[in-house]
Amino acid sequence: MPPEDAPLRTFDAVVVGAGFAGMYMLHRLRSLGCSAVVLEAGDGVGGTWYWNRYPGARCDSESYYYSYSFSDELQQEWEWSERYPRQPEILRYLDHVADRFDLRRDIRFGRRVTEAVLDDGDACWRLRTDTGERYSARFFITAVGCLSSANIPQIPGLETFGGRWFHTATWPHEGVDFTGQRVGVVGTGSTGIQAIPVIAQQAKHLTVFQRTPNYSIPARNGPMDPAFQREVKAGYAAIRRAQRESTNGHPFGIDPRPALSVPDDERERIYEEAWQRGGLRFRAAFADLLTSKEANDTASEFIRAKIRETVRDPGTAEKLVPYDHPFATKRPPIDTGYFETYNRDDVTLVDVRKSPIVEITASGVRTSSASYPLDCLVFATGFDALTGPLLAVDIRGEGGRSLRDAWSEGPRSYLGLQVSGFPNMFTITGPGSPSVLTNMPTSIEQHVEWISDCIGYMRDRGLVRIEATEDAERAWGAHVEEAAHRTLLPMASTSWYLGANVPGKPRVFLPYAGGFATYARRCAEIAAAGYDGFVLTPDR
Ligand code: N01
Repeated sequence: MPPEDAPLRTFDAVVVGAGFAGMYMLHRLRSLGCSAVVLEAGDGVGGTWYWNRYPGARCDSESYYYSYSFSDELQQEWEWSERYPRQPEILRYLDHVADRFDLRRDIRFGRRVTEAVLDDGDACWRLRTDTGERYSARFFITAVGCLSSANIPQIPGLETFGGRWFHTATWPHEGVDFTGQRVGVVGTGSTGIQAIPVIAQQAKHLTVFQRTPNYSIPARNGPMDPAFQREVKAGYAAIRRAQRESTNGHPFGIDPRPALSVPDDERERIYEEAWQRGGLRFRAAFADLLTSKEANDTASEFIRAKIRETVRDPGTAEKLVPYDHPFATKRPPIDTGYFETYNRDDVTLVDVRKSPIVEITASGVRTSSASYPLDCLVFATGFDALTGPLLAVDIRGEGGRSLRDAWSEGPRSYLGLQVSGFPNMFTITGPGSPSVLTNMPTSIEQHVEWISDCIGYMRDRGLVRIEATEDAERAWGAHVEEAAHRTLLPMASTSWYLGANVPGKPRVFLPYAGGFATYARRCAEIAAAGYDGFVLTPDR
């Protein structure tokens, strides 16, 4: 059927994406009595956790708080099996949520939204999918994820490669058997660092192509202790409160002391304790690790010493020692046996900053100094973060202006929730919100609740159109920039936080670094002031 002739399906709201964000958005819209549909490209719910099935994929946040807080029944009934949940377990959890709240009947799977165009006369949006369907809704809500647009490097010759190649974010559902294979992995970010030790155990030989060495903290994963799980369940109210009042959406506080305020041996003891406990909490060892270079140097040096201690071959150890950015200015990975993997005889580390990859040939990878024959190549090369998934849809707002055009010099947004010129479009965890600097479910719940409260407010007052003003957007953009520069984060000049990993992408610090609690408070104040910085209009 030609797309123009496809019937127009009309709802109060269309949500794009059925991951953590889209599922909860649907649940909230229903509770408002709105008609809503979720359009999802995959064949199941889960978003990130539907697509990222690479070996070793698991969450770096701990299971008991990387979860929804909106339903006490849900958090009481669900049992996590490990300290850090593996991808299949998170997917099982999200499948359970979909069933428990009967979400599937309003989710249309296997449809990718290709176009969303504002009909300003009606203050509503018209969407098209790659299956030729047409949808119309007053509210267009993106729940497309921050890290869902794979970044596959443009390396000459990839199409000539005789073996199989994969990007970690679009992993085959049936899995990949690396037994007896010579495997190459490009990339040593959080994903590569999770995948490398697992692939090494299976492959005949693993070659890791590393451009930038990374700090990584041991995860110290293990089975969930039943007594701890009981304690968590009894204390969820306080845990969730701590998450909401935190900087990063985690339930632990940051030690209020500056790193240099304690004697050297005491500081070493604190780092050692944090290293032994493992996980992202290492970052919270002192208050100023992300604001003082001198303080950060002490943590960075501690980790460098650990790498040198762990990796037996001194030449390999030196290649693995991070040097070009302070600790945690790129998202710090956590690992299970990552540095230890380089002690294996069947693992080779190649420094592609020193000897860049020149081409991919039929038989493998050629760098400027050697050739590496391979049967399989894995790109753990990350994402076109935050803006990529939104710009993949042809979004056109007032006067037919495209989002791509509006963001040609980098994203502009008010609170990371709305873009001026795109009324009635909400972006869950959009650029300019804390998103990727936090535990994602915490940020997602706050955004979903703010958006659904806003829609409820409009409905109760007969308002049909909401749009961020240009002034509010400009002021917020300046604040996002200033918040980033109050930290060391912009020092990681190759970071995806800055868009630096994608050739040609404007260099703009993408997430809001002012802290989750501060941000949530600001959002609440704006709503309480009648949506300050937005223009709300009644039906004409
Ligand atoms: O991607 P990345 P990721 N040639 O961009 C290298 C989240 N996450 O998928 O640093 C050679 O961090 C690139 O090198 P460089 C988490 O927020 C969460 O690992 O640009 N190398 C880098 O080493 C994380 O931060 C979990 O020099 C190339 C790597 O590829 C985010 O996802 C688990 C290259 C990419 O690292 C992204 O992590 C995993 C090229 N042409 C991930 N291009 C959780 O637990 C890129 N690289 C929830």
